[in-house]
Amino acid sequence: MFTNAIVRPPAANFSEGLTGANLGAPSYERALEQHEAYCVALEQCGLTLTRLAPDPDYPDSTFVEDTAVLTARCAILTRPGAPSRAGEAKSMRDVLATFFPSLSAIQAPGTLDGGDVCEAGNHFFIGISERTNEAGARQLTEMLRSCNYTSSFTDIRGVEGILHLKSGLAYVGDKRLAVIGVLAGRAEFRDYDLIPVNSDEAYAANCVMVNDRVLLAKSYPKFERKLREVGYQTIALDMTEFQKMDGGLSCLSLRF
Ligand code: CIR
Repeated sequence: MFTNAIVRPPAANFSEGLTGANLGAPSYERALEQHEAYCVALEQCGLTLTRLAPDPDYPDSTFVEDTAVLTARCAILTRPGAPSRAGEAKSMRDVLATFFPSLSAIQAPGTLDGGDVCEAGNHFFIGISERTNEAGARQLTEMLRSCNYTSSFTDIRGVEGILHLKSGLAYVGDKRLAVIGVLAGRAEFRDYDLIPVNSDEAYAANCVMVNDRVLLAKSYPKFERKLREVGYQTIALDMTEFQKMDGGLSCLSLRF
């Protein structure tokens, strides 16, 4: 069960962040509205929110998930792979220190974005991507091993259309993974029940299980129907403005 989440609303210069999405510039007002609805949904799931102030020094800083890996047994500060985002982890350190008595940190030359780390019970899938390198992934493996978690790597370099592993993969409990078609055949997912996400709804794969509900992006009816058929309660949220900046639903919060 999660009890807490850390969130940071977008700053006014949110549209100056990194993106390769080619979906046009986001509206700041709509992004704020969508962020607020996301926060309300987390509260509906029973979480207490720590709402950080918007940080215009880092236009991508609303995507807080990339700055840390939080587990039930240990907390790890990442070292984001995009140079423009490197400073985001530093400012998260003080916030996390108020919740976690001991904090490990990924060190150079390792880089790691939280969006590449998919927790699945006692196992973690770690994406090797344009943001997360092998050194960072190996450091994380060791840190997780020391708190009795296993992990495996999934190389997503060259997989078109996804920035992070979790852009195409989500663990929804009960040994079930929501996964996009191009990743579905990977050996590391063999022992799981897969919920396939149609290619025309690929963005919806980045959903989040929060206690007894699954939060997913709005307007992906086939995927939402599949989740409901398997028995999940869902909350669909408008994510259009974050999608324009390559952001998924999971990356807007750190849950613990
Ligand atoms: C970036 O390129 O870093 C941001 N514009 C989007 C990060 C999204 N993070 C995530 O999916 N975990």
